[in-house]
Amino acid sequence: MAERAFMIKKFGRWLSGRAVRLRPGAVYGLAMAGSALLAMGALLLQQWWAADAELAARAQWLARQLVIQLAPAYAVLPRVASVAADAPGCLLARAELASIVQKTPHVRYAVRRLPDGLWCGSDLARKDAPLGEPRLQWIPAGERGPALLLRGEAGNAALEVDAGWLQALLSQARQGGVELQVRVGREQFSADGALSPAREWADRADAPVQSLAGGMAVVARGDAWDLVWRNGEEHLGVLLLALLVGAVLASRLLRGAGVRNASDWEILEGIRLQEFFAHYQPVVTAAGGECVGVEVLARWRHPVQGNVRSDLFIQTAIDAGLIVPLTRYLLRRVTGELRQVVLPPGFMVGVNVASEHLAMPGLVDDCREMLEMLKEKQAVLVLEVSEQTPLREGSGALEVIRSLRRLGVKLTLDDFGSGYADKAYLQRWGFDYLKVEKGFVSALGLDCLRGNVLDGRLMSSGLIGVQVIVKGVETQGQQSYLNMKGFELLQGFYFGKPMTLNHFRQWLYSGIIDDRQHFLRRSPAAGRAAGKDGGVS
Ligand code: G
Ligand code: G
Ligand code: MN
Repeated sequence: MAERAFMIKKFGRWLSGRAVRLRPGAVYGLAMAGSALLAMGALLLQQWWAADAELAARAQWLARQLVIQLAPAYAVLPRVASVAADAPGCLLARAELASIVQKTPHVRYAVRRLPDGLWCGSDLARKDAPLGEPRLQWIPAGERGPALLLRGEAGNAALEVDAGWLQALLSQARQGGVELQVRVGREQFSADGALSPAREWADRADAPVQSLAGGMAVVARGDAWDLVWRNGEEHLGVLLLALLVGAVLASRLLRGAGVRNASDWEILEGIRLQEFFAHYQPVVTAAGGECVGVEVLARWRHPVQGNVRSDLFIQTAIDAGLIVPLTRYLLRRVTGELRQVVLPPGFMVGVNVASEHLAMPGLVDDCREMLEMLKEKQAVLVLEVSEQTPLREGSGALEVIRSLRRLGVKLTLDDFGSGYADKAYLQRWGFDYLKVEKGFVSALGLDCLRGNVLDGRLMSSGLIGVQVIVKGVETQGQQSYLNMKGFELLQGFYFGKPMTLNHFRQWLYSGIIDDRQHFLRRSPAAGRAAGKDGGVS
């Protein structure tokens, strides 16, 4: 028993493992097949409905035929009942009855009961008088063939109506998987001329024959599926078209969900399965190496591929339109993580956001939780937007920035120098910080044109009240040089690589991380400052 439970559990784990690991191709395939099946199902249902409607329509058609064909016989019935009696020979009466039979379609025998109880028939050769009740009755196929018996109100007149024509009509309707029967009382008459007890069929369509006395109805039984199949053959083209439309629709839907290819799908799954996490890289003062902030950098630990390079998946996420959910997820995760850390007052938490995200009013709500958490710690949220994807006029970003600013959010222009941002651009959007791209620092020693140009632009940025952060600082020489040049905030491997929260916390509180030690050993100025900022931890 326990063993079986264990097996079931094991199977469940195996199955859920499979489901999680399903390749995007399989998901595509399943989605396609699913929508194709759905389309086919819908079509079949529609066809089945159509088949059902056709059954009813055929039954109604036959009911109308019955009314038309039987109308003369019904009309003549009162005349039969009032044929003058000339007993005992009833010669005259017979002649009149015979004439009625002759003139009325389908009628083959007429009988009249005389007032004295005797009866008179239209056919001298017949010795039967089918009088009495009920008003309408089947006569089984004898030597004369099947017939319908119509009786007058007082039971003193009867007409025998040949049912050959009805049999022909029923045979005609029989094709195409449809079978009709005509029900009178407890008996049903079918195309082969046989009578069967009524209700033997589970009636599909039941069309009462109106305007005839006696309660006659047409019952239709059809194999609707047989009809569907017949129609299906005719509509095979339509079916294929529906499949095609279903497939196109499925791929559209998948695109709508932001899934365009395998890696897009994996990013969505990565968010769902919480495979993304944050690394924190310190931002320090140039003068003392004091940590005044961090930049949050997204990392992805893929279950199969291991750590994915962020410059790859960030671009994929941006292209797939998934950067917003990814950033939203990171904001939530980082909020939870930083909540546990004591931060120095005025500490800046830099988060990279895509420019499209800045144009979405929802960004304000996305930041709210983190803002509340940082407010308690007197820390500041700084959003970094890359210069490579410039903010566009009229995109609504200005309104969003304005609302964020009211909540105390600061703005950094990231990768400055890689695009064409100028003073006007900086002022229009009201950036608080400029983060200089790594190339600027690597070009420092070379005294190349690029370094100089950037130098000039950076100097003027000081004039408009924008603070500069230089990133990519890897050596003590670079640090000294930048400090001498008047740059105040630095970021780079020399101070600290992007690291997990635990490492960052240790780095911040006790400086026991290698990079920090290295930094303290190599820079006496920083060492002094670090002594000073001991109060930070
Ligand atoms: O630290 P790393 O080499 O992984 O960073 C590569 C680039 O990816 C950086 O330029 C950084 O701006 C960008 N980046 C890292 N995390 C995020 C993120 O969460 N959102 C956005 N939009 N960009 C990010
Ligand atoms: O969003 P931003 O481009 O500012 O992200 C910083 C990026 O630069 C990250 O990819 C980070 O790993 C990288 N980085 C940080 N410090 C250094 C450094 O000193 N040298 C180099 N080459 N890359 C760095
Ligand atoms: Mn950045």
